[in-house]
Amino acid sequence: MKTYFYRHDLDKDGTLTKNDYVEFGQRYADIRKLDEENGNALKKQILEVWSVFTGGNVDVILSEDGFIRSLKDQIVDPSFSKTISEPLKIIFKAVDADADGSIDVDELGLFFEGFGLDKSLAPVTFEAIDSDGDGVISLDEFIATGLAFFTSEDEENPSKFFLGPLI
Ligand SMILES: [Ca+2]
Ligand SMILES: [Ca+2]
Repeated sequence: MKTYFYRHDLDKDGTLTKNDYVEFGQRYADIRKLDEENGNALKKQILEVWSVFTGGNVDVILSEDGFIRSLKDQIVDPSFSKTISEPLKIIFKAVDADADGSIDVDELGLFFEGFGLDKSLAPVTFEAIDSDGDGVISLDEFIATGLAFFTSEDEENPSKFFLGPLI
């Protein structure tokens, strides 16, 4: 969860706000070299993740403690798998740059670059998510690994690499 917070606090001011998602969307659109129309569509998708995650309360400012507390509360809720699969679905669509319904290692690499990570880190995460080893990440694999990332207590679970190396 620390990793999640740190990765998403793009402007590194120690809080998670809408601005982090605005900045990420901008950076990610630039890296993808999207034209204005597609770039705006992508930025909208990224902001949608924040909106869903905050339950529409987009102007909330989350400290690391507050973020972890609220996430922990959500995780014990029986409907968490449903709650988290919504933003994961949106992210999947955003990362699937060629919209062929699956994520390949290059698409994941671009997403990593959006977070300011080197794309050479992507293959480890890719293999962790591609659980059937067919060389592409399906939506089901993405959601299953994302869910396990938040909920698994197993230190050896490959899902720990969901957002790249742990911090
Ligand atoms: Ca794809
Ligand atoms: Ca696969």
